[in-house]
Amino acid sequence: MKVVTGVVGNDIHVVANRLIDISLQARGFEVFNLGVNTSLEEFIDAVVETDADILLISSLNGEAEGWCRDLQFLRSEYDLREDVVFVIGGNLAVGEAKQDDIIPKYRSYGFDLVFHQVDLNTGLDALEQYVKERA
Ligand code: B12
Repeated sequence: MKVVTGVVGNDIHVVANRLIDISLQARGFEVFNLGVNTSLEEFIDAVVETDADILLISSLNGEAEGWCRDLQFLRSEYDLREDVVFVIGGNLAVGEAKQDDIIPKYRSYGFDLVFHQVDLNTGLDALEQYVKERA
């Protein structure tokens, strides 16, 4: 399966991005890594161009919300496949925030899977399970 990944917005934290790339490849995914400082439009463009199955966005500086709340709008604007899985993870708020507040908010923006301060392998296990159950 093809995955587009990268770090959204004005975020330059690159370490997790490298780990995500390596971990996805080790799990057999074909990875298109756009790196840090990537806008939502650039992500969606890459999903269309590569015909990706999954968009996995990472955010560490807590500012993802401002960059990602237009996902539903962009999904309707672009010629995207209906079955693309949208995933976001990392630190999804500035400072302290509860999972119970964060997860519904990002799901309302159009994300299928939301991982706030969740270990990478736990998140990728959940992603593989989700993809398997949908098949
Ligand atoms: C190194 C670092 C920096 C370096 C980055 C260097 C680089 N090029 O990468 C520098 C010094 C440049 C930096 C700058 C800033 N930083 Co900084 N930084 C860190 C630090 C110390 C470590 C980050 C790191 O690399 N960790 C190692 C990786 C492997 O772990 P990780 O990033 O946590 O990722 C794990 C999980 O989050 C998860 N994960 C990540 N993405 C995803 C996605 C999915 C789908 C899943 C399932 C899991 C997942 O997987 C990873 C492995 O388990 C953290 C504090 C900390 N101890 O975490 C702060 C931290 C991330 N930084 C922070 C901040 C605020 C900033 C600045 C805004 C500071 C400032 N005022 O200038 C700037 C941001 C600039 C910008 N435009 O983005 C905050 C974010 C706070 C928040 N979200 O509420 C943190 C948490 C520090 C803090 N406690 O306040 N930073």
